[in-house]
Amino acid sequence: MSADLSAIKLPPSLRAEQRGAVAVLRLQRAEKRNALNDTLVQGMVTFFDSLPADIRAVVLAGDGEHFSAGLDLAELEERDVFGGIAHSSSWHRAFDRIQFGKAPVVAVLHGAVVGGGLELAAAVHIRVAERSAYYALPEGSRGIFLGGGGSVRLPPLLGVARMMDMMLTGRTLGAEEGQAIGLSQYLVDDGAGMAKALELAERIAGNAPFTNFAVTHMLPRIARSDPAAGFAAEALTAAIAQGEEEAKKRLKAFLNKRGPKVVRG
Ligand code: 1HE
Repeated sequence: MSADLSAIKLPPSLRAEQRGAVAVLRLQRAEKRNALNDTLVQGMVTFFDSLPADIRAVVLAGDGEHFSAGLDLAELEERDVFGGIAHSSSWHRAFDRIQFGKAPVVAVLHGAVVGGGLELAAAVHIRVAERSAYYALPEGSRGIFLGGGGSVRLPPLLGVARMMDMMLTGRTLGAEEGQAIGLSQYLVDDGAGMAKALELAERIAGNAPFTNFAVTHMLPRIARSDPAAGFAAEALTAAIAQGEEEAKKRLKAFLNKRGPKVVRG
């Protein structure tokens, strides 16, 4: 584990900066519309694996006019079946590091969020979309298939019927449609995404660390398990959470009229 964000060696297509307890990671390949090549994807693995312990939330954003144009099609050289499996598996491992990493991740989505870019967006925890954002799965028209975990992560967000439509007909969804179906949790004006994401990330960074772990690592797994196993895992998680010093401190603060009240949104 690195003690300092600036010590993490990243490729030129990624840039990281620290803002207190929040790390901002930018895809910095605007000239190729932030297309995801192997170097960039491995750079994300390095980043998420090396996050210093004092980073409590991450904001992920793309430079230029688009979040990401997905898989770098220039790298789609002749691969045999097993080469293809290895490539897809490497994306699975990389995006797993994001979904089940050390800190919750908030993404700022704008412009094209397509193909592998949408698969990447599906691996984060909170999606803030700017009005310019649009979503597409052009794999169908390219003669390829999802490979970055989209078959697993996108159905809960989009539904299989909508994915079929997007993949078979090339239909795109606008930012408002994405917000209406719950793909993004926040919709903001163009240019306002980073400020909103930082505000949310700072709030997340202020949570008890075990709660953030439980929400990002346990909740999605419990939600997919059978109810009996789910209830057992939930009970255990709840018991561990409330046994933590941090929880005791926060509960006491509230009971002593020092903790924050829930406010109407
Ligand atoms: C790229 C890529 C890319 C742009 N791979 N080089 N993804 C796609 O099918 C989306 C393909 N891209 C596009 O449809 C458009 O580029 C955009 C709508 C995203 C943006 O349009 P625009 O007009 O702003 O940019 P552009 O002129 O199309 O592209 C600028 C440069 O980026 C250009 O290179 P240049 O050297 O001619 O300047 C493009 O070739 C390059 N570029 N997108 C490589 N994707 C794990 S499986 C995941 C499967 C998928 O992700 S499939 C979806 C792939």
